[in-house]
Amino acid sequence: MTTHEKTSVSRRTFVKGTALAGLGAAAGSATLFGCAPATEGGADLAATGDAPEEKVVWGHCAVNCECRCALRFHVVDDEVAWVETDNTGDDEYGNHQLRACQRGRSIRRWINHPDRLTVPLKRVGKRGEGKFEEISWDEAIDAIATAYKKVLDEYGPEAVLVQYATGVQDSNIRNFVKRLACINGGFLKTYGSYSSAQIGQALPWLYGGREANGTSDVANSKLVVLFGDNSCETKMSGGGPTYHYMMGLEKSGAKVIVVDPRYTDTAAVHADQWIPIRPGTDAALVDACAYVMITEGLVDAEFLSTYCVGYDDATMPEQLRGQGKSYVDYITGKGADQTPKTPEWASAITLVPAETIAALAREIATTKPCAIYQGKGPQRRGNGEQTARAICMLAILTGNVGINGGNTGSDLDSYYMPADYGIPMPDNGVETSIGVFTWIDAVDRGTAMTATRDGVRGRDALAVPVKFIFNYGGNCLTNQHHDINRTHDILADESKCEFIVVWDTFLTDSAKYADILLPDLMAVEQPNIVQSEYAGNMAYTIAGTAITSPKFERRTLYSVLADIADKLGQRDEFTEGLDEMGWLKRLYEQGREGDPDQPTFEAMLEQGVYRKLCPEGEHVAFKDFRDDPVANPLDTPSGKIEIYSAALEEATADWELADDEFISPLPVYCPESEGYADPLSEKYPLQMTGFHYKGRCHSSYGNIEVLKAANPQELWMNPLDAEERGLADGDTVHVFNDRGTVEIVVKVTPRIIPGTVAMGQGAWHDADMAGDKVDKGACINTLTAYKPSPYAKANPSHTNLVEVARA
Ligand SMILES: Nc1nc2c(c(=O)[nH]1)N[C@H]1C(S)=C(S)[C@@H](COP(=O)(O)OP(=O)(O)OC[C@H]3O[C@@H](n4cnc5c(=O)[nH]c(N)nc54)[C@H](O)[C@@H]3O)O[C@H]1N2
Ligand SMILES: Nc1nc2c(c(=O)[nH]1)N[C@H]1C(S)=C(S)[C@@H](COP(=O)(O)OP(=O)(O)OC[C@H]3O[C@@H](n4cnc5c(=O)[nH]c(N)nc54)[C@H](O)[C@@H]3O)O[C@H]1N2
Ligand code: SF4
Ligand SMILES: [Mo]
Repeated sequence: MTTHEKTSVSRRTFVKGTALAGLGAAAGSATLFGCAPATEGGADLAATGDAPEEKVVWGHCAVNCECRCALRFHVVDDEVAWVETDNTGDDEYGNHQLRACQRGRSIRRWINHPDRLTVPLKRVGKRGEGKFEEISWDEAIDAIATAYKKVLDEYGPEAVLVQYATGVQDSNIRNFVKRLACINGGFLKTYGSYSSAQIGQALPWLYGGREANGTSDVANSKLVVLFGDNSCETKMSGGGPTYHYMMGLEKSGAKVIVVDPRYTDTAAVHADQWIPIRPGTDAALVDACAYVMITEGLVDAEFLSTYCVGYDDATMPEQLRGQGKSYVDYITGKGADQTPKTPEWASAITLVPAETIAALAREIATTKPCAIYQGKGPQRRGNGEQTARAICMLAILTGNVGINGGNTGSDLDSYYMPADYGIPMPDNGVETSIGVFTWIDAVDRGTAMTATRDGVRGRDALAVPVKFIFNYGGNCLTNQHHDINRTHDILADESKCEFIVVWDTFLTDSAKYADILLPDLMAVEQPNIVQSEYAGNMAYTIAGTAITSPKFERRTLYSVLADIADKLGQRDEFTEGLDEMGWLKRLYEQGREGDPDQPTFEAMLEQGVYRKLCPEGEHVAFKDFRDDPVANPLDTPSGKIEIYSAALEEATADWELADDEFISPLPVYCPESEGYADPLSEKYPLQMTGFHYKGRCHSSYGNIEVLKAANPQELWMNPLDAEERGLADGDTVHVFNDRGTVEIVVKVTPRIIPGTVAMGQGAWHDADMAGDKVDKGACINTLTAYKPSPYAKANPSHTNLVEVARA
């Protein structure tokens, strides 16, 4: 049998659920996402005076879009009848509603989806084949506990991976996996993330940390420059950056410039000017802006001499002076390469006209305060560490760091709740850590992974390969990881990783690699709590309870882990005698200790949402340092902004890098492996970037038909590139390189720079892995490389070379 079609459970609840979904699908476009009650039967029943009792239960959309939205579930007869979003607060800034986007408003279609997993499954085919048979919970728990114990006994906890997974984001639910692992000695640590590893690892060398002004602070800016920040598509919540940018810009009237290879939704909504740029070359643009500012005397000299190290020879660390190694030396051509980084030099690399570069430099230098922000796109690349630091130079050269209306040049930030709802975590006994993206190497090459080549930390080399994987609420085994065809071969080899357990709500591509696949209850189907992210100066908490009783054989992660702990003789240690609600209450009360303004637990469940304004007004990054750099030094070796990082140079001096991998002590342009000038571009002449798409959150919501219909998966291509290939808008094409082929419809549009194509990441991989492997779902990771970036050892997701031809 394939998947979970056969089930012994009563179909009653299932039929009821799909009937409701069907009604919703038939609704007109005005209510396509909203699922208003009149389209669902609720209002009609009310009119007859025979309405069953309706209760409203709070919950939240738990996916990782870097926002959090409140949802109100209208429940009738233990079924979700319809869903609305936050109705508390008002339109007043600072008390505004946490309104959900099209995805969150579609959540009922996920909850009631006919493909949703209903019973525990055991793999019967090969890994990746997707063949499973139903088993009982007892059998499933026994199989997991036995395999886990075997790996712990044979290899120790370093062989256990708790896979990166963000499907149930920022709620404490998922951390119970780590709690169980820590009780059992720990698990292989990871550093970085798939989101922001390059910027997160690079900025501490510059600033001692990674911080940005809260987005709502653009209310104080005169100019806002966004490098690959597409918040209008990627942070759509009414509580998040889309709203804050909108409100702040309305107040300040600041001019907005967007630098992106694509004319994004953010450019369409906010920008006065779009600067299309060749991907991976922002640092060259910045170098040339610096050239203009330096040679025209436009830099903030006082800021640079007071707050920075390595700007010019006078501010270089003493032992490095007089060697032509400073930033100014490099930019003006007095450094080792003797090349002035003029706008003409940068134009050839970036494809941005030299006049545009010079004008941008002058505008940024003369319009204060200016907020420079980057999204995570420019850093999620082969040279992302260099790009991320370079973009910050525009803020540093112009003294815009640490002031209202300015920014550090980093990505978004905000005020966060002072309350800590974290679950108590026993110590992780494993010291070894790897870059989160390199987990597949830990499966494949294991002990051949080293510190100097592969970024292993805490040991010279990995002691044991990864043999056991817990994957809760994530699709990063394949769909969201890179080079799916290669990953398939590694995971399919059962002599490598011995056991994989997956919890999900669907048979996703990653789930096909599970040895045991478990049907989870969603966050809204159990007690839940979550805090805001990137919420400007208004942080908030959302709490809720189970919207309905559990359907079919679905169970909470917590109860399953408690049973596994029981098999290992650790139930009491794991649960401390608490059930899910008991934990929620305990963690909430723990949070209240940090924030006495919080309502009582009972009041919170009733009101759903709790807001808190930043007491200091706007969050301004490194404000203390700006106000008094001696009393409040940065967390860098010198306590200052390290434009030249001798510490980074020293830390990586013995690293083994390939000829096309660069780590520079200066925050300047370095070409990327598989970038536009790579020799491979002769065979595959198009650069291909990904982007996070509004139709999905990664792969989550990717199978909801109404969302797919409204947001088709398509390949953006400039008319010049289409003409060269004889392609027209709407044609079905193959996008391919040596790693694989995807089939997709082409969208011919001037909204993308020539020479570059782009597709939304997160589409569901759909290929015959025993046959031609052509991916008809058009998952970008069929084409991406497994090539960790030079310093952070992270995913270069947007750096790819491809060719496109009619299918
Ligand atoms: N709807 C939706 N929202 C999401 C997500 C989602 O999947 N869907 N995912 C969430 C998560 S976990 C994350 S990490 C964030 C990511 O959010 P973003 O940081 O916005 O990430 P991306 O969409 O990858 O990249 C942003 C932009 O960078 C551009 N870009 C790519 N390469 C370059 C370059 O070299 N230079 C410049 N200047 N621009 C470049 C892309 O065209 C894109 O428009 O979004 C979050 N929000
Ligand atoms: N090429 C390329 N790859 C990328 C990116 C890119 O830009 N380009 N972006 C990367 C980034 S920034 C990130 S953060 C990652 C994200 O990658 P993932 O963390 O894998 O995110 P999702 O694809 O949303 O997968 C979440 C999974 O959780 C499941 N899920 C949702 N709710 C529940 C629940 O209640 N219970 C359980 N058990 N499961 C649930 C969903 O069905 C889905 O399978 O992807 C990365 N991959
Ligand atoms: S996907 Fe993000 S913005 Fe949309 S409802 Fe969910 S949390 Fe809110
Ligand atoms: Mo992410």
